[in-house]
Amino acid sequence: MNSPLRSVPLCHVTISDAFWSPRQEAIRTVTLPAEYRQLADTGRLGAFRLQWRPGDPDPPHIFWDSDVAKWIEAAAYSLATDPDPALERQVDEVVDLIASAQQPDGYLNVHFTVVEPEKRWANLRDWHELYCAGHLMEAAVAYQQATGKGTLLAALSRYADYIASVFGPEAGQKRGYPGHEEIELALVKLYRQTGEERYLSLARFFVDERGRQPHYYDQEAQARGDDHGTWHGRDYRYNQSHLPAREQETAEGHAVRAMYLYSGMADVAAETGDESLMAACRRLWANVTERRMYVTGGIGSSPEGERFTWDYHLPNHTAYTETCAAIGLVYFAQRMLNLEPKGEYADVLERALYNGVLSGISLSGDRFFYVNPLAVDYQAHFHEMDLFGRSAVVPERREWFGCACCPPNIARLLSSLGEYVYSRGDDEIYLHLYIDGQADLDLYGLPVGLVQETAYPWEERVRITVQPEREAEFALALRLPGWCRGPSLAVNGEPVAVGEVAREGYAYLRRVWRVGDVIELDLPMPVERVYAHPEVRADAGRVALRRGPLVYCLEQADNGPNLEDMRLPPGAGLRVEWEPDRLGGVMVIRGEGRRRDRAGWEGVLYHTDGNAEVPVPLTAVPYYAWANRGPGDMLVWVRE
Ligand code: FUB
Ligand code: ZN
Repeated sequence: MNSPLRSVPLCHVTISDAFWSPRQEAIRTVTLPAEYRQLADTGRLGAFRLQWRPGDPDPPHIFWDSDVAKWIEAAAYSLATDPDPALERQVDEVVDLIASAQQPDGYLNVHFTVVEPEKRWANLRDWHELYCAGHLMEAAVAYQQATGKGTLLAALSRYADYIASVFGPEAGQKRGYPGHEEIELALVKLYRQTGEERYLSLARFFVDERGRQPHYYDQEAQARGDDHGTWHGRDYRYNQSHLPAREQETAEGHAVRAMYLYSGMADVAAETGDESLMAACRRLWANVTERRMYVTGGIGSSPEGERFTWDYHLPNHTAYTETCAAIGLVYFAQRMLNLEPKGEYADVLERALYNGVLSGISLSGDRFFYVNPLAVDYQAHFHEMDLFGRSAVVPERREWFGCACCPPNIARLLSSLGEYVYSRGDDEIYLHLYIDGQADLDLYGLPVGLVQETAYPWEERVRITVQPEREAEFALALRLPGWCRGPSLAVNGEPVAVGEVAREGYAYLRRVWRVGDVIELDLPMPVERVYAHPEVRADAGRVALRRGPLVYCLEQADNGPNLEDMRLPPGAGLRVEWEPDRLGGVMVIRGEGRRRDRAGWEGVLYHTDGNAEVPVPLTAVPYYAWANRGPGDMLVWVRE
């Protein structure tokens, strides 16, 4: 395995992009304050005072800690790029509150300190202590990097040391591992931040122990006097412990857990050079992205267990596709990309980011989706509510959720977007995402500035100005998006034959770079019709529209209700129009669709001559922007 690439730290990347900057601004000015209020109002923050007593209402939930941790992490990323003394003071206070909840032995978890202290570490399968610890570790690293303040890092290092004393291969230690993965990748971050090898060893231990026989969760269940009952059909695929990590072939179980595990595996592989772990990551990657991923980059087809199901099972109306799962796929993709720079990883990263992740937050920044379906029959949801009182998966954005994992997760991803744009190798710089802004990199001691000017994802052109401190030879590797059929390139006005410099989805421009050299990359973005694999039953006879990285959908607001009745005939012309006042400014796709003629249907339910159609205008908008104009029907896969 070649030495892995490194992402460029957030503080070296400036984003000044017409598409992303308003979204990051909304995270800073709307999302973070709104989430803070929710954390305060729901008791999540106050819980760290440890004042809850038996008999009090609203016992702190087993993973409330993680919601607060993710908010700190998001706020820290925001502070790293946009200093804000008031926000920093607020974060400092939360950090002090968390640190004050740490127990003398280093333990740090609200629920198992005040609600069920006798149950500490008694049910790793379900109870999320290691998951919460992982999120707190990620927050601690981000806070230290953004502010230089070490309070939380010191607390979490002490907690990690305590965890390392409880778990491990030695006599008297528990050979357990988390039911909800997360701590693995967090320990690698802690290791990278502190240089302490023992955190990497613990991450590796958790990866290695998973799924071994005798099964730890059987043993701990027996110790609790619990025979698993009907827990997920006693199915260890749910938490990816059905097999040792290196033997897993397919992506199973709870999708967020799976993504966090695979990310942690990739991190451990990156640090240890473990080829067998890397091979497992490649296999799992292939299974997810070739058979179990929606066109939006959403993953996890089933609400039952929030999980993966089987190959090509990608139903649209009932798609679960949790926002956190798409975010997890971005994490996994970024790690794979740094392990082996291949365009396929960046393509999936971009697909998820611009579609299945971004759909999880409203344009205003204060409403969220937990579930991101690809088709909505709003009338059915409305009637189900009325008749059956079902309210679990109503396709409307919410300010918050009882299980609030998604809102702070999307905040931390979008506020750290700068980390996904570039990577640095020994003497190459990779450009993975095209986002207007600037980067200041350090290439084996050589400061190199890069300025990206682009109106991506709406416009096709990217202009990159190279500013090495002095002229020097190195390679710039520019991603050639998999969705783009005919990219073209020029350096200082001289065309470059893309075929001659392209390798695995990147164009490698190796030369002596001088200050002010300019690269122009053109990425033609015609509207394209996309078809799903024939085994995807839900999409048979249907087409999705894509332009550049964006997947489109039809919405009731533009096309009226009952979109299943709409058809986009093969060959129907499609054009794009920039609409600055629609949905914050979007390129819409317009064309002529067909609907069945309503004439002759009065008083008739079935008709032998019922197929007559009439032309109707069809308008598609980017999927990420749906459900910002009130409730209604939505459809990605349109009958062709
Ligand atoms: O269990 C913690 C988080 O809550 C998971 O990651 C989400 O899927 C939700 O179940
Ligand atoms: Zn979530």
